[in-house]
Amino acid sequence: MSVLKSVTMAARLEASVLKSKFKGCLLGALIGDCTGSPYEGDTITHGDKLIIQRYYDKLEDPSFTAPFKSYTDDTAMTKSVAKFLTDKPEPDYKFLARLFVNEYFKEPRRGYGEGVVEVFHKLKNSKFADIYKPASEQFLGAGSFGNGGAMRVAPIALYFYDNYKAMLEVATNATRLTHTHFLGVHGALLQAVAIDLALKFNQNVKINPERFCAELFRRIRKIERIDEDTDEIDERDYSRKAYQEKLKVVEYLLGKKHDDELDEEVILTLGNGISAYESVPTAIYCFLKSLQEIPSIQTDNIFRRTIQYAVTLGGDTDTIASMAGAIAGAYLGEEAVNPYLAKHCEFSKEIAEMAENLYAAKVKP
Ligand code: F2R
Ligand code: MG
Ligand code: MG
Repeated sequence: MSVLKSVTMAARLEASVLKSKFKGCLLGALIGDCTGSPYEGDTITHGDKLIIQRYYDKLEDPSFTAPFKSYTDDTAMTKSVAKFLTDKPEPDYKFLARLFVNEYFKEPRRGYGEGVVEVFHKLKNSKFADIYKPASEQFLGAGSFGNGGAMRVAPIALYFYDNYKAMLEVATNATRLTHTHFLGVHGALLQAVAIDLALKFNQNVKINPERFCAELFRRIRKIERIDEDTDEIDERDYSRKAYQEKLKVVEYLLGKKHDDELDEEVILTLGNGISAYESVPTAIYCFLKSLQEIPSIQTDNIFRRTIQYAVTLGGDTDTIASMAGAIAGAYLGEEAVNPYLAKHCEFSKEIAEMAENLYAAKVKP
């Protein structure tokens, strides 16, 4: 079945299925963040992969008791984005900027990126006079290309599931409060588009990874061709094809046989870093690869496999696992989420409620 046909079918998803997918998506973002953060910044060896297998086995074991895994900036900011959508009838970006800043000053030790911390101080000190100015001054005016916009975009993809144009517009404006570099913005849009596409697949319909990737390519091509400042297309600017090139690599890697060396190739070519460019395509790859069995990962559950595989790549594990988990959860729904795994994560009950509120705010009975 073609991707477009599947997506059209999705418009007819039952209300209960859609609600389950909203919850699966935000739970995926949370579980990826909480369970991935202990490994953030690590290089993962073959032995570490065995330890990570046992780590997830334990987290899914009903008899395993341990303090919950804390969430980090990824979830702190996702919470604010969800509130921004549910608490006001129209997008109010000053309200969102205030939510980000309040959340940061309430709990600054959630592992925020250095750049965004500077933006939050400037926003507060300027009393939110011009909400887009601090971010535009970052990195000598280039703006941040970190993955902070992408890691928090899930609620926007869900809320605007029925309005693609609004989804892209709101995701852009919400990202630009902290990230104005086009790689940061386009990375957030690619993540939103991936969630949107996954959400619209019936969870009982098998996704063809190559076709999914081709549809993402078609959509990001349109996005990358538009220059936000001039609205003109500059075909000569190679960097404006950055995500198209990455998706070609995703497709190439999906065709390769799995072993530890392939993981090395994934890290070298797609990346596992803190920039959107080196993490969003990687998260998409983790999801698409996990649709099939991975010999080094023992689980039948695609949702868990996606998150576990993302963590075994090392680097920006909380964020890559969070983004990959959000895509997997949007496809599979809440039913795919092991309740014990969820219970081991701080804020799991609350994030599920937030997803329900988001659904209720959007889909009126
Ligand atoms: N910050 C972290 N992890 C670092 C370690 C945390 C530590 N364990 C702790 O507990 O404190 N993780 C979180 O940050 C990432 C999201 O970052 P975000 O929101 O994009 O922040 P920022 O500061 O805008 O960008 C991140 C860094 O990327 C580099 N960078 C960005 N744009 C740049 C540009 N135009 N030129 C040069 N460098 C640029 C800078 O080093 C930024 O600080 C997530 O991983 C989240 O989990
Ligand atoms: Mg984090
Ligand atoms: Mg991170």
